[in-house]
Amino acid sequence: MTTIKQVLVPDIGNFKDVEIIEVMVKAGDTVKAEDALLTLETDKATMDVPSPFSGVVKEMKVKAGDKVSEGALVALIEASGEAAASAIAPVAVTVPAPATKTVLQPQPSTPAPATVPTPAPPPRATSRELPATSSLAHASPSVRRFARELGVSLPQVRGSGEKGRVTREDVQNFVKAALALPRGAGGLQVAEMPLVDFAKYGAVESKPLSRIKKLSGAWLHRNWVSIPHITQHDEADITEMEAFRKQLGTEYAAQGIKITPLAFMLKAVVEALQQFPDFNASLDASGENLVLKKYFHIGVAVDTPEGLVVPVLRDVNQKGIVQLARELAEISGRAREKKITAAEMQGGCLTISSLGGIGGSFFTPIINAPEVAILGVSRSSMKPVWKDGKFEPRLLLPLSLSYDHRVIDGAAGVRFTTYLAQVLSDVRRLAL
Ligand code: CAO
Repeated sequence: MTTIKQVLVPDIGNFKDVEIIEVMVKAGDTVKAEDALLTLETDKATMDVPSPFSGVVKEMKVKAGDKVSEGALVALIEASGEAAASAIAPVAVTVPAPATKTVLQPQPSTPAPATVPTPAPPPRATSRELPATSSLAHASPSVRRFARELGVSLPQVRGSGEKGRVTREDVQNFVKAALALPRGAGGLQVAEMPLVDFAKYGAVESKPLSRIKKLSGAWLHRNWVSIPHITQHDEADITEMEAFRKQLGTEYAAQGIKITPLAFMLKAVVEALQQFPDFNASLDASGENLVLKKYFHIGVAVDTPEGLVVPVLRDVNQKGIVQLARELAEISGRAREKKITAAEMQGGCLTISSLGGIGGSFFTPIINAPEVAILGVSRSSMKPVWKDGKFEPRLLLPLSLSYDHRVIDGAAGVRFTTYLAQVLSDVRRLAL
């Protein structure tokens, strides 16, 4: 005899009118006891409602967005096996077939099948608390379990669900994308981050990450874990360059053009790329060949209120310092006004990340793949330099070049920064 059983919302504490955020099964699906049927979310927690028994789903009585309380009918299941060990037998009651509109597959020679209202087993232990403060991945227990089974670290998965919730499909897409990465770029498995309710320790508030931060965060993370980075630090003596820059600055100030050290850096970097072509390259999809670029487009990291964006200045080799200064001001201004197009952020050969206007000395910039190197520039400062038997005050510019060690050896890395420092210390070379 088949028995159509009702699945009711089990005891979910004192919560009432709890929103269903996900329905995992539909009529016709075969479920095993303990399989998640749906996910509920309160303002404190998400919890799955598991099936109390194995069988075939005859009808789902609820949909995502509905609100339910304990005892609400959520599904009719044609039970085929034993109830789940954890089904709440004591409160399960067998009742005669109710006069509902439910089609219950009557069998002529046997008594009419009954629908048995059965509260689902207790909702699965809250996968994580959801204090208003949390910025951790937001997903139902079943999705967490699914991710765990596949070895996916949920904080890395971008949630497409409501309020950024990570869905089962997001996890699947994440795995597909990881498999599609060039050989050697994926496969990293790391332990899941500890889940901490910070509110337990004091007052906190939640601030959502901007869209740009979410996007760039995923790329930065990918690049950091998939590219073996080395960072070479060096200092360039820009005493003469600075004198020249100030002179130019005075001349062009009337035209509203501000010439910062970055315009010189752009030119100097291209000079170094021409000298060391392997830095102006990307690995191809097989990871076995270098694609050498014959053009010189340089990305510049721009700090905007929404996060970091990297517009690309084209054909820097064909432009003079004044034109570059003008373009730099124009493109960084537009970046801050969110007026940069996706196309303007593509096609870079190497990126410069200049923190010189802010401060600091050396840092470790993360390579902007598929580029193979990124130059970090910090604030110049006067330092005593030993020269011709005495100390001389010189203006030194800290350089931090991160490069992809699969492509560039340490010796080449330091040759690049040494050459770059030479060019910057004698900007007449830029005219050569
Ligand atoms: N040493 C000393 N002073 C410097 C300097 C340096 N290396 N670089 C710039 N300055 C000075 C400039 O000359 C300017 O001085 P004045 O105000 O007296 O004229 C001042 O600092 C401010 O410069 P700026 O930052 O406005 O201009 P910029 O051309 O140097 O930089 C831009 C433009 C868009 C790159 C910068 O504004 C920016 O957003 N930087 C942050 C990039 C970032 O966040 N990188 C981190 C990425 S994580 O890897």
